[in-house]
Amino acid sequence: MPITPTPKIWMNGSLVDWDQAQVHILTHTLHYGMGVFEGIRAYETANGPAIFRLTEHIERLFRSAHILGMEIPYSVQEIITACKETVASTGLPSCYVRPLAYYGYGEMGLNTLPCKVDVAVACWPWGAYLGEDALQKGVRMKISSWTRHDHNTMPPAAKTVGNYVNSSLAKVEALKAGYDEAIMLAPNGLIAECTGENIFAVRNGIIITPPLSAGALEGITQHSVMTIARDLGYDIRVDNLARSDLYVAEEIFVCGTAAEVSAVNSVDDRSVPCPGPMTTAIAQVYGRAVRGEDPRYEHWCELAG
Ligand code: PPE
Repeated sequence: MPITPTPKIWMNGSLVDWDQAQVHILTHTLHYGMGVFEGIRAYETANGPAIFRLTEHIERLFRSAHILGMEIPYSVQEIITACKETVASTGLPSCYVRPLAYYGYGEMGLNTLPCKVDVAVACWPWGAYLGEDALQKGVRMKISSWTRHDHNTMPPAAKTVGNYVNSSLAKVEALKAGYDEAIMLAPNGLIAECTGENIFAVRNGIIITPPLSAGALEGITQHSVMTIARDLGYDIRVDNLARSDLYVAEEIFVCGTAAEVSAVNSVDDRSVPCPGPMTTAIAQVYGRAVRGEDPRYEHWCELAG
C-alpha cells in the first residue's frame, strides 16, 4: 500500500522532517533483520486523536526487544511520549503509528552485542488493510505452503523485523493464487495465525483463537476482541485449532491493528457463513471502542495531545 508522507518522524529523541528521516545503507538491521516494531492505530475521537492501547503496544515492543536480547535506550514512557508527539505533529485525526527499534550504522557482522540501538516512530494515514468490504463480504483465505516459525527458530511471540520474511512469503503466495490472505500452520500442523492477524473460528457456538504456543503473536486486538466477546456474553477461549476446524466453522474472523475485525468467507475454497452474527456484533463494538464511543473501553484510548 503506498505511503502518504506526513510532516515529521521521531528519530532518537527528536522530530525530524519526513524526508530527512534516513538511514545509512550499512544499517545493521537492514542486513540481518534483528529489529523489533509495533503497529498501532490512532483514531479520531470526540476529544481529538487517541492512540488505541498505546501503552500495551509499547510494552510489547519492549518484550519483543527483550526476547532478542536488545536493549532499547529509552523507557517505555519515553517511547509512549514519542508516539503521542509524532501523532500530534501530523495534525491528522487518525493514522497508523509505527515504532521501530533497530541496530543502526557502525557495526557489521552477526554479533549484535556492540551494536547501537536506534529508535524511530513514523505515522501515516492507512486505510482498510484487507479491503473496504472485508467485514461485509469477507476475505478469501488460503492455508499457506509456508510454515510459521518454530519457537526455537525465530520466536513468533516477538514482533521482529526478520519474522516478516515468513509472513511476506505467505502473503504474496496467497495473493498470486487469487486469495486475500494466508493462514499459517505451526510446524506441528495446528493453526497459528495469519500473516498479519490473529484468527478466530466458531465451533459449536464457542469462539476459539490459537495460543502463543501455537506460534501466534499475542495480539492486542485479539485481547480487545476477547474482552468485547465476553462482555457480549459469548464463550471465547484460547485453544488449538486444526485445519478441519476452519473448514467446518460456523464463523471465522481475523483481527489485528491494521485489519481491525475482518470476516472470512472461505478457507481453501470451502465456504464459511459470512459475515457471522458474532463477527458482526464484535466488529461493531470494536469500531465504537477504538473511537472512544463505548464508556466500557474508554481507558483503551490514549489521547495524543
Ligand atoms: N499476528 C501477526 C503476525 C501480526 O503481524 C499482527 C499485527 C497480529 C497478529 C495482530 O496483532 P495486534 O495488532 O496486536 O492485534 N500486524 C501488524 C502489522 C501489519 C503490517 O502489514 O505491517 C498490524 O496489524 O499493525
